[in-house]
Formats: sequence, C-alpha cells, structure tokens
Amino acid sequence: MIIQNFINGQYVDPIADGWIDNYCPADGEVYGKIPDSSADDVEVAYIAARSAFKSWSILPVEERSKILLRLADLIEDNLERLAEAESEDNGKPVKLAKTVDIPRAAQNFRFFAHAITQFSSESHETVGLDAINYTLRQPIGVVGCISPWNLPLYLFTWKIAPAIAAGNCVVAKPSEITPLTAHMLGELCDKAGLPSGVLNIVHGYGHKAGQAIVEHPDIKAISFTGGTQTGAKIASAAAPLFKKLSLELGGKNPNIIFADCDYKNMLETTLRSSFANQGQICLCGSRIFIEQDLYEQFKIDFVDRVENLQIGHPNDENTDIGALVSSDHLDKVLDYIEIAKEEGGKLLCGGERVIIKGFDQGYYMSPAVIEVSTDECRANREEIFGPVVTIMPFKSEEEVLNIANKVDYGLSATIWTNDLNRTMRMSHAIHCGIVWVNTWMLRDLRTPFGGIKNSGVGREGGFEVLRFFTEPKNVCIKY
Ligand code: TXE
Repeated sequence: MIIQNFINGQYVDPIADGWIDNYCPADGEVYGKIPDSSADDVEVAYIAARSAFKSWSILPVEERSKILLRLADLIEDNLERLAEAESEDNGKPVKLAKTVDIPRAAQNFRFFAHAITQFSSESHETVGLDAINYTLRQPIGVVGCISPWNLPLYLFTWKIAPAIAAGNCVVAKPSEITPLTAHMLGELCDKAGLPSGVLNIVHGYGHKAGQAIVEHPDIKAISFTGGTQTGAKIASAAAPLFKKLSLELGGKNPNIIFADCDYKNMLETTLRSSFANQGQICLCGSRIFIEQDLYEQFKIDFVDRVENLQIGHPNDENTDIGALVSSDHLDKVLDYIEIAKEEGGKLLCGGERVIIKGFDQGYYMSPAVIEVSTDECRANREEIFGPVVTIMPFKSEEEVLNIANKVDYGLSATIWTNDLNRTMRMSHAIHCGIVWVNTWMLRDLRTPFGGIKNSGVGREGGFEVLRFFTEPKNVCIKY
C-alpha cells in the first residue's frame, strides 16, 4: 500500500522521494509506505491552498455547506471500508471504528456544514456618537491542522471541517503512525466536489513536515492535537511568528466515585472510560478515586470485569481490547507498569504483554489496574495513554478535590453522585475544561472542547472553533 500526499486535488509523491514504513499494530508487519515529506512539499501544498483561497473564501456559505454535506454522506457510504482501514492502521477493534470513529468523522462534516449557516457576529449601536460598529468574521487564509494517531480520522476531520466551513484552505498533516484514512479522505473530497487546493494533505514526520507547517510564515493559524511536549515545541515555534494557536494536549483525568452513585451504570461506564480504544483517548479517566465506604466492593467488581475483557485481533467482533498503536508506545506503557510497582503500587490485574496466536508480533497487553496508596507517584501524575488505571480510596469531598486538582493536567473529569448540591460544588471547583456527571464522553458538538493547564490552550467545537478559524474585524461607520 503506497500512500501519497494529496495536493491541489492530486495524489503526488514526495518531492525528495523519501518514504517511511507503515506498521500494522495487530501483527507488527510493515504493510505500506508513506511520504517522508519535507518543507518543499509543504510549500507546494501552501501554494495550492493560497490559490484556492481566492474563490473558496467568497463562495456562498450554502455552497460550501452543500459540499461538506456531500462529504459527510460519502464517509457514511464508505463506512465499512474506512473502519477496516482505521482498525488495520491503528490496532483498534473494528467494531469501535465502525460505531465511533467513522460515524463521528461524518458527523464532524455534517455538524459544521450546518453550524456555518448559523454563525453570526455582533453589531453595536454606539449611542450618542451616531455610529454603528459591526464585527466582520473573515476567514484567516491558509491554516495548518496537525492531528494524532489515537482517533485518526475523527480528530483529523474535527479540525478540517470547521476550518474549511469557515472559508479557509488547509495544509493538514495526519500522524505518520496512522495515515491511511486521511489518505482515503482525499479521494472522497474529490467525489464530493471540494475544489482542488481547499484541503491539502501532507504526510510525514512531525519534526520535519509538521514543523515545516508550524514554521511556514504565511500559514497563519495552527490547530494541533497531540502530546503536551509536542504542544510546547509548537507553541515556541509559532509564538515569534504571532500565529493563532489551538492546542489540545494530554490529560490525566480523575474519575471520582461517590458511594451514593448509580452503581451498575458507574461500573459499566468506568470500564469504558478506563479502557476504550486501549486507554488511548485523552479523555480517559485514568485516575479513579472511590469513596471509602464503596472501595472494597468496587475493587472486587471492577477487577473482575477488567479480567473478563477480551484481548484480541482488532478484526474479531468479540475483541474489547485490540493492539496498542506502536511497538514504542507499547514499551512506554509497559515501562510505566514497572515504575508503578517500584513506587509501591500494587498491580491488581493485567499489565503484561499478551501474545495472540498467529499474530505473535502484535502490540497487545492486558488492561492493568494498579492500587496506589498515595497520589504522589508517577503512575498517578503522568499521562500513560494506555490501558492502565490507578485506583485509590478517599474519605471526603475536600480531600478528593484537592488530589484531583493537584496534577499538571486539566482536560476532563468524571463525577459519580446523585447529590445535586455536591454535583454543583464539585463541577465548579474542579480544574478542567470538561466535566461529566454520571456519564462519560457524551458529546454534543456545540459545546466548547479543550483543557486548561498542560492540557492545552483554546477550545474546539461549536462556534468557539469557528471563532478560532476566523479573524474578527471591527468596522465603525459614523452617520
Ligand atoms: O504524539 P505527538 P506522540 C500523548 C500521549 C502520547 C504522547 C506522545 O501521552 O504517549 O502524547 O505521543 C506531530 N511540529 N498524546 O509522540 O508527537 C506528529 O507527527 C509539528 C495525547 O505520538 O504529539 C503527529 O501528527 N508537528 C494525544 C502529531 O504531532 C509535530 C494524542 C501528534 O504527535 C511535531 C496523541 C513538531 N515538532 C498523543 N512533532 C491527545 N491529546 O489526544 C510531532 N508532530
């Protein structure tokens, strides 16, 4: 399988003819090659985007919207094919790709096709000075979108859809670890009638092709999702160029369980919020705090359920836990198990490499639950981004709030309680961008999405992201 760049509506080889191997996590085999693009490829993509911008930015909103709707339909028409590709490239269970990743990619285009027709700006009558001020919301021009490997097409389109809906043209780079569905998107853009150059997809390494997008002087905004360290690098490269930046970074999200919760619902959802997508979602609740009275019962029931999760080949419809995304990532996650044990954590289950018959070289591991007696350990403070959770009892609301807020991250939190007053107190006091009460990852695309502290800067979603992808201009008219 040869993956090419998609520039100006054409699939093209990288200029320097350099290629990177693409691995299948389920069996560890190389199954394709992707372009090792450089600044030269980014420049060609930029020129295509700049030239498309002239007509795309003035196309009536309804016309842009129609194209995005066609794209959404085409993604749905190709759901099976895209889901299989996503699963092959990422290692996630194909049933997850079919029910979450690909439907959401279609929804991203459909949502922003509608949202852009409702987007509006303010006008202020400046009373006493006979003037009217209004705000123009103009597209920025050419923008850069850089996305990670955990939810490949889902997060790629989460950026591209609002960017182009708002009238921008895009130079985008998917993760070099999971390029396949982004590659397939090019052909669908063509079928949907998206004019050439509106979306340009450049594949390659972050430090090379990604960095070239960030450093390009005329790419005026960067929307990035990925690791916190990479986010810091991007921020320092973009700052002297005065670019608009949206950074959605890592998380170390607390899952706080009070004894008065709806136990069955909490247990089932906690299983998902811990291990969905092999725990490789920035929103996973990897720190579980349980009120003392419920702790022992929770520990028994939760570990029992975790031990029953099916680890297996992503194509198997019975698989709950597929392969981790890469060999390096598997090593990193397994290292954290050792670190946790050295720091006094008690491994209650899992945490071992698993060999699946016939796929010996695949990147599988059993989901791990680690009991910790203090939150002051690396397993409880650093983002592991794999099928690993820590559990710890707490006595009071005050104590758990303090521990929950102590980490450097602030993306999301989950709270399980049926006490309304506690819900209000906790959700207001917790330091993060998203709070789920008695649920997890229930998404409404109109809501602001993003985190605080080391989890990022800015918000995606709804009108927030349409504001990000436009420049406000104040026009003042004296009459
Ligand atoms: O992601 P990177 P990595 C976390 C998770 C994971 C860690 C590292 O903890 O273990 O990050 O993952 C591109 N300029 N998350 O290293 O490098 C890169 O090519 C421009 C959380 O695999 O951040 C890819 O397209 N771009 C997360 C994208 O950045 C650069 C999802 C993300 O890769 C670049 C993934 C550079 N200098 C990992 N360097 C989440 N928030 O959901 C890399 N890239």
